[in-house]
Amino acid sequence: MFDIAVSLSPTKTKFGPLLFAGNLDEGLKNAKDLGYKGIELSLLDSKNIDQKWLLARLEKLNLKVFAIATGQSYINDGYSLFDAEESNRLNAVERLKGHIDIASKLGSMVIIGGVRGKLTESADNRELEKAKGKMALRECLKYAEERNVILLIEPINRYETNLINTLQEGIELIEELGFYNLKLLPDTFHMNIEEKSIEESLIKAKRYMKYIHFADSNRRAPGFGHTNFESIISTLVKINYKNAIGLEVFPEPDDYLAAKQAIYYLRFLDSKISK
Ligand code: LER
Ligand code: MN
Repeated sequence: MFDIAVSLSPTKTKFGPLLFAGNLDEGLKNAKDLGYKGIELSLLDSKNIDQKWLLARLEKLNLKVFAIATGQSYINDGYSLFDAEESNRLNAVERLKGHIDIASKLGSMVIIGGVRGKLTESADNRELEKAKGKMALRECLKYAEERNVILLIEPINRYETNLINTLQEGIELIEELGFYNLKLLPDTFHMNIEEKSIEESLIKAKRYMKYIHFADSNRRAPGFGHTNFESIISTLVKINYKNAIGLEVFPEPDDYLAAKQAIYYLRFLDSKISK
């Protein structure tokens, strides 16, 4: 069985697919009770989290933070790595460095998802914006490399960004930048929109994947939509995927029931597949 994590946030946020947002302690307790190995922690600004408290809670509950999610800086404050405005790029880099510092203490990876932002629609400045964004990303990669932290590029569907929608585009960026600590985070919700075949794309991405987000076709917990998770899990087994699965789902019908549905359904599929 894979290690399974659930995405939590200490604060309420406009980003919907998080559970127990605004009540981290309740999220941690429920994650433990339901049998999760750990969590993904979605943070706005690392300065605001009481690290001592967090480390003590994680130790007491024996939970791991597999990854730090960083998109709130873009959604709440408009800071992004590929923003046309220099100040927004600098603020995004500063926030990410704070996340990397916490990640190095927790042994977590840091996600470059929504925080990369998007390019402005006019064709003229695109190449320049791309180059500046890559410079900002390189600065984060170097900072992370010095602290032994892996950054994860997450392909995101076209309705949210015009920068890296498919796994193949993520792989091309990884190859181009050439940092050993830049890896890939596929998300089944985005893949359902962008990939020709979820299974084929996962097979091709095998070498690069260090983490994966699971959400059903409607972004609810697996089993509440029409994505074929039996086939996806079989593919992960086939490619010998050994890393964690992070549940990033809407709190529907509520936080607890979504968390419960997700892990129970994945366990059921796993036992079916291993028979
Ligand atoms: C974050 O993990 C994600 O999937 C994106 O939708 C964020 O914009
Ligand atoms: Mn995701």
